[in-house]
Amino acid sequence: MKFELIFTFFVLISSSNSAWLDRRSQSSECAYVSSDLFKPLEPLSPTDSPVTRCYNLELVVKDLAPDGFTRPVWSVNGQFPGPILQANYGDRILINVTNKFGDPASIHWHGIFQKGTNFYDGIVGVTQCEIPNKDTFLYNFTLEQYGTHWYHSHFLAQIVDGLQGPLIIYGPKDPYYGKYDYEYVMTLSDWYHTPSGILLPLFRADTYKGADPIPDSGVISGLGQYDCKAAPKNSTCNSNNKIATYVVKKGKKYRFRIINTSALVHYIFSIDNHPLTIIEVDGELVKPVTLNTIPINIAQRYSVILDANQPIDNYQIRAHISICTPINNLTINYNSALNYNVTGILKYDDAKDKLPTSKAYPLNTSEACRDVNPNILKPYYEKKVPKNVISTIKALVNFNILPTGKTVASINNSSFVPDVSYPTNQEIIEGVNPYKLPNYDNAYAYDCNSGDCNDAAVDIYIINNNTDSHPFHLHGHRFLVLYNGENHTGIKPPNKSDFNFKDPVFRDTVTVLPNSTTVIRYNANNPGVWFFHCHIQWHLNMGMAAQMIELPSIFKNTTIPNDVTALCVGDDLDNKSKGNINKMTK
Ligand SMILES: [Cu+2]
Repeated sequence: MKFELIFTFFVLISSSNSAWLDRRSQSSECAYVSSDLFKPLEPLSPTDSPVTRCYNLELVVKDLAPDGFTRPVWSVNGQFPGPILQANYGDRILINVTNKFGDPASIHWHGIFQKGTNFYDGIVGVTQCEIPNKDTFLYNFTLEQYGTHWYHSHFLAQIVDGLQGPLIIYGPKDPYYGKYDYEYVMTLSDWYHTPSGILLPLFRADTYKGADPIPDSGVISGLGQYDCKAAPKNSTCNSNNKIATYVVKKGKKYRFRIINTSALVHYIFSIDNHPLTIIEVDGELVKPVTLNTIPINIAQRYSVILDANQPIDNYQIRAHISICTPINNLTINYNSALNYNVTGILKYDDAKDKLPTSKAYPLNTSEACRDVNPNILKPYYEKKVPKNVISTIKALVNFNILPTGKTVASINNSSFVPDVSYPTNQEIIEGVNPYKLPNYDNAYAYDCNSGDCNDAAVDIYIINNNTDSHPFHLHGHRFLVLYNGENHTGIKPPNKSDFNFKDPVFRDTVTVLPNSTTVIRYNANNPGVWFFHCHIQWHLNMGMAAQMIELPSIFKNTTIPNDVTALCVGDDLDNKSKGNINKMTK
């Protein structure tokens, strides 16, 4: 038995080494990308047939000052946000990640279906083990979708330290090509001055009685301003940091791909004098809808078209912050100098260098902590609603106080705890019964045993039994929002007669309103283990997550590449134990 174990270990190590050599030979052909988000994005040219694109991402800690305050940033290729990755529909994308953080890491590709490649979804404890410091790992998947996506760390709370960036995929059929002249990518993020390695242990301590840690700033495409009077003495801080400035030419039209990459905050976004026409929601094309202000919750994306048809001048870009969870005076950074009105500039070419004096659209505070009304977002292409419901999951979302006094978040009164050294997808493939996983796995398994399995659907009732609103994200899918709780029926089950089966919006992140129920449906056609969680980073760290084990009787026959399983045996033990310190216990 012992020999067998040693032998297995040897085989894994040696196969991982050969995979590593393969990666080395590939990586030399990979592009080391850097991006300036304030330059129009050059769209990729279409190719006759799909191609393989390879990118090198180097994870390095670097001193940066996005809002004027200098701190070590867990950067991608030395920049925050990370570089824009681009590909075309159908392409294979290889991302060669070299981890020089001095910490373990992982990268999740938000919104990517990962059909057949669940093990590259990037979730530590769900689909992979962490990428140890000084290691290289190759993500390798095919893009069966297009639109505006992004990538970010899914390891502890590392996303707040900077590991995030846009992922833009061009589709052959996008009917909006030609309806605009240029495109820009814009990220809206919150920003903390204290690294997550300090915040998270404080936040998860048994004795902590505060709420979600409050950020110090909001930043647009990685730029913002902080009032340095509030900064600790001896810090390096510049109150006159430059702010995000996007230059447009009068008479031209621009597609802005806007991504909320925050850990905590919701934004209401607008650009003075310029109504914005939404054409894409979370990668899904929609019929055009023109709004003056757009509420954008965490992880959501909107593509909008802006017509630069105003007099040549400078106009304020406004991103108004809402914090959708309570704050008390025991909350980490509760007295933050956070400026809730984050600004940037839309500058017409030839406009004088002066601050905008433009007038804001009225701030509609009823949009705070909500989505764009789903009833006005209609899919561009008619979509079939899958009908063969193979599973209906009722997910009660709550906070619970443990006997120790510690607050956890839960789904059906069970707080999710990742097993960072044994990802669930590996368990399933190694024969563990997906229907009998421990409670803390929050696993919901479903197979298709009858009816048309191409039409198989799963309904999730997200029953929010608390006063926060939560942006819920499902991996591996876009879902239909059948019911969004706008009518405030409370947490009672809504009537099916109120569901929208006709033309529901597809998206991958939906806001669940306070004390309300949202119902989503998705096509269960993607065997794998798909994470389902609140995208408020702190709620995720509290355990507000579940795992959807989709079609396990098919998925269990998957072969996981050796370099993925090798992450679980070849790990750096010091770093490993560091990861476990922050692991939640029930
Ligand atoms: Cu939440």
